[in-house]
Amino acid sequence: MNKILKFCALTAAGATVFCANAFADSAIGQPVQGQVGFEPAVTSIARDIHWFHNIVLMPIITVITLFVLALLVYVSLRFNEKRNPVPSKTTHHAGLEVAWTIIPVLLLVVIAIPSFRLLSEQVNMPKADVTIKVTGNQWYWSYAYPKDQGGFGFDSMIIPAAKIDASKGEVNLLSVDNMAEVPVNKVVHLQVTGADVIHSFTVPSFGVRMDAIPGRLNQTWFKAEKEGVYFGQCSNICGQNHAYMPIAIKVVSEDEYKAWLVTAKKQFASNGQSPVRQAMAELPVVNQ
Ligand SMILES: [Cu+2]
Repeated sequence: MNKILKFCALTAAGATVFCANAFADSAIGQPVQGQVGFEPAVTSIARDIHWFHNIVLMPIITVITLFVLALLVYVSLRFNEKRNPVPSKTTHHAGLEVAWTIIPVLLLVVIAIPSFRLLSEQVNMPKADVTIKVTGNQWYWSYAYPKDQGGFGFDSMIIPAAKIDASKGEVNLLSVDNMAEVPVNKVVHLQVTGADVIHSFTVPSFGVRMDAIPGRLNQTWFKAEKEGVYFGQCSNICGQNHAYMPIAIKVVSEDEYKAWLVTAKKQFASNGQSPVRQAMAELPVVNQ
């Protein structure tokens, strides 16, 4: 009895910690220790992805798994050699075969409808307020803002572990030296490409993931509804420092964004070209 009580207490404590972690406001836009599930959604697409996963896929997967488990348990108990010494010679059952073909087809249709709706939301982009070009490089990201936003570009590199300053909100393995900034509640189009190999631009809270392929310009979009810093990572294994090319996007108010454009234009001015300021030797080593 004591053991059961202890187990219940531990489970309750675990659940409390989990909930506190999952809903801690300071953790928006980044993963937290012990987290299960997604980072909080701040775009309509991310919310729909979460709905699709939590309400459609998870229940279906759970029911199928429990059903198959129950069948296996039943078969091994009911039809083992002891209880069923003379097995039936039945090899076909028309009704059963029709059922195990039709039911999965219906399940796939149920999954396909919200899946295609989600896909069309991602592909049919609303009119852009801001367009940014994002280029994946081994192993950092470059951002270019077009002329109507000031016409400048910059590289965004990981801050090495030794230089992380937690008091400034910097997060080891996720923070970068130059964050891209975007205005809140505005449609941001991203044009994504790769300079060398295939990378993938992914920000979980935005529900954004787009492959960055050399020689090809992919497009995606998001409209962040809450100010804050949102982290992501390259999600396509792209070489030795794949794990060390994080993404950090700062969502700010319209006024802050305009002010940032002015300072960023000065800071990153270099004849419209993205400044080459980092030598390969400065990249963090893999085993930090
Ligand atoms: Cu990469």
